[in-house]
Amino acid sequence: MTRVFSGIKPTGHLTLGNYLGAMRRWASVDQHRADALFCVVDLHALTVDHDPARVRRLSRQAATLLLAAGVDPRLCTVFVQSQVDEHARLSYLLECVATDGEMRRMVQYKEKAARERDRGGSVRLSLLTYPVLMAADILAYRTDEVPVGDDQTQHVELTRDLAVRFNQRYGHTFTVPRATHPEVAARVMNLQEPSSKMGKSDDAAVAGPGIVYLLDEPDVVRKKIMRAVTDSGQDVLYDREERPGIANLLEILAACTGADPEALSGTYSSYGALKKETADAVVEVLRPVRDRHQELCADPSYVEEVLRDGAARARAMARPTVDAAYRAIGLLPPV
Ligand code: AQP
Repeated sequence: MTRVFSGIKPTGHLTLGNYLGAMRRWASVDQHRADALFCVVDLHALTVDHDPARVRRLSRQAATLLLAAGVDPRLCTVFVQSQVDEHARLSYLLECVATDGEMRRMVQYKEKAARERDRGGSVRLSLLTYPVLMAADILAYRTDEVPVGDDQTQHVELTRDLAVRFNQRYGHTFTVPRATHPEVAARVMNLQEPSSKMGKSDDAAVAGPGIVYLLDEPDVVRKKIMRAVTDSGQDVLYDREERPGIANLLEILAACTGADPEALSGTYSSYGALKKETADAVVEVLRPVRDRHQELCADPSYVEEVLRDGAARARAMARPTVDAAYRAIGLLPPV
């Protein structure tokens, strides 16, 4: 059976981008057709300046929202990365096959490091090595497919390179995975800045009005979408280059309704009508997630139990592969 692995970072409140680009497909498709693991990758949240209590809170919230979005622990494995030691164990071995040049070429590293420096901060070494830990997350489970938004393509490519290199040098140990992307909404853009991805770790005070959070109240969602930046044109055309704001709204609406963004563009005579329908569609798509989240919050022990069970299952799956990698690279067997 195909093995699928994907993760979500507790670096902020989860967004419509996370939902349409990743979580929704995990719940509606991947968990039904594959042996799937979905992980709250909390170690990745420590790569930039962080508040420990907030990371803990956001990790629980992300796990709860995964379940609220329909990820079902009876069909797949849901767990938190730091509760399975194999990720960190394998990451070190992969650091021994990766090069620093490869790490410095990662676009996300360049962008985030520049952001940290602009804020007058220093860049954590873990920000540079983060893609290696992500490779360990994936390779520890002999993953075949990694369903992600297209912002993660470069990191999955690196994972493939590391797997191939390790296998060639030390003997076949890892499955070489591939990234898969949704047909629409592979990259939901910020509503106020449609040239940038809607990212949950963006500074909420600056970027917040352009980000729809999964737990936003319906009237907040409507307000954000009605105020989305467009351009001075009139015609609703699907053109990512020339009309990124309108294209973003069309893609969001298409993802929510199952329509095609190009076909939708012909059906609106004004930007206002498009925004109103998009707002209605987003509110409807998020309603069941918000409702289920509220129910789950009333029973936190259920989520704890899911995570405990998920970690035990994940550990049992990862350990043989990580032990094999230890042996292959020249370390003594575990005692
Ligand atoms: N805007 C988006 N559109 C489509 N897919 C998206 N994803 C994230 N944003 C969008 C996908 O959601 C999954 C989990 O994302 P993540 O937690 O790894 O990253 P993030 O939400 O983008 O969080 P940050 O902290 O803001 O990340 P950076 O700044 O590192 O990108 C992934 O499958 C992702 O593709």
